[in-house]
Amino acid sequence: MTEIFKGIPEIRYEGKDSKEALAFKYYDADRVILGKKMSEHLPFAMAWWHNLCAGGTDMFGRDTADKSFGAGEKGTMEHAKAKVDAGFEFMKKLGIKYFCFHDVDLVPEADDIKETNRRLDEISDYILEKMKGTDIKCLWGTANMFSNPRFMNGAGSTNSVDVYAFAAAQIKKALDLTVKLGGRGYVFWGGREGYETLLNTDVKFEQENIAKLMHMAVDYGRSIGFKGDFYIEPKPKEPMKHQYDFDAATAIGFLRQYGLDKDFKMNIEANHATLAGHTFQHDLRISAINGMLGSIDANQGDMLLGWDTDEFPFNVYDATLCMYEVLKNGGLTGGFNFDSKNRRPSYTTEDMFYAYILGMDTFALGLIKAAELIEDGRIDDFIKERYSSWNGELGRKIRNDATTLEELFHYAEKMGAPELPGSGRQEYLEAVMNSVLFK
Ligand code: XUL
Ligand code: CO
Repeated sequence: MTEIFKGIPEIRYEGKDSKEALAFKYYDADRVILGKKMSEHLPFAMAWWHNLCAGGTDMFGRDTADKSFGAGEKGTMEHAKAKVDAGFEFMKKLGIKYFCFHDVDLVPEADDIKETNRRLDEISDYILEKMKGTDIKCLWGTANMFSNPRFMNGAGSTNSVDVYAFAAAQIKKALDLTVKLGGRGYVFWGGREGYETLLNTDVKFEQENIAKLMHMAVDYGRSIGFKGDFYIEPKPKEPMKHQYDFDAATAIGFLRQYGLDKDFKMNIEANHATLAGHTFQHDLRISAINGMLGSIDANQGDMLLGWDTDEFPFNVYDATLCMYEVLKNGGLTGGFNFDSKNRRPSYTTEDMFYAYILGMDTFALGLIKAAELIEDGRIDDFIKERYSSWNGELGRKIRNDATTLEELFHYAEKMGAPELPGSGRQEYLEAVMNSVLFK
């Protein structure tokens, strides 16, 4: 096999004082943090679409990066195989153990679904061959039900029953592929499941149909031995004006309403949470307290831009707060998929590696610092103390559903005005965080 990323060595851990660009400063796979290896805390995944397919095309200009990987013409099976070769060399050089894919990331879509599926069979055989002798596996698979014009009005939420059936066929095949490649999860990102205007939309009908499609996916997945989690990846908007999986709270409510909550969890993407007007930490926490924090799409947005910029994460505060939530959750059933892309002017192959080194180091540092925050104990102690008024008899009665509104009424009458609740101490806690981050 000829080397594709010539001149790029295997990326090793050199420590924070290293000035070597092609080395990890914080990600030390075997270092043990809170009883587990970093590599187990951080099952990183490569996103097939950004890393192997996207060349930087935007609304105003064509590709800047050449992602042909030596395969002459793009959009051929030869190119599809070159992407597999490139992807495996890339993952091996970085020590990444997982990848995530959409069906049409793997092969060019044909006009006839039978031909597309034949290509998918061929490429998945090729990927399986590549996987042999490595410990690289699929983290999750999904079907792209948003790029092709047929999905302009959605897939599960479409007004066309034929498009709905086509979406179902794509999901079936993507589930087959996910199982074939040993995937841990299967994602629904409802990019076009939403609306542009309510003037033409039957929201109830559309949501019911999405739920029916998900139920069919669960039934089929379980029938072919898929034991992993299904995920909803919430996003509030873009491409649609409004997307039904607006944020974690909305998606969890939907899953409960339609009886899908036993099979589904959340795949939380940082930049989607911020588009919904939340912090990344918020959507992680909401998922976690509902027992549904499954997987993460690791990236970051730009405070000044109102769309999904999918930048490689370098914000250590956010990564620390993310890892704080993940540690408190006891880890993930999924992993950390870099749904992130290089900036358009970072178009060289070295840049692909610099980007992953940055992302992996940012999360490694976040993990180290989150563990230190937990070991430091000041935040946990403060929260415990903050709710301590609930430890008495009254609090216990309320928590155990052993009181009534009348009883609280009499209690309040006897008490008179309550004292002010204890200070929230936000500034103190933020200073604690800085003291741990920069010690
Ligand atoms: C789009 C997005 C998708 C999903 C998979 O914003 O995040 O790439 O992760 O369809
Ligand atoms: Co994503």
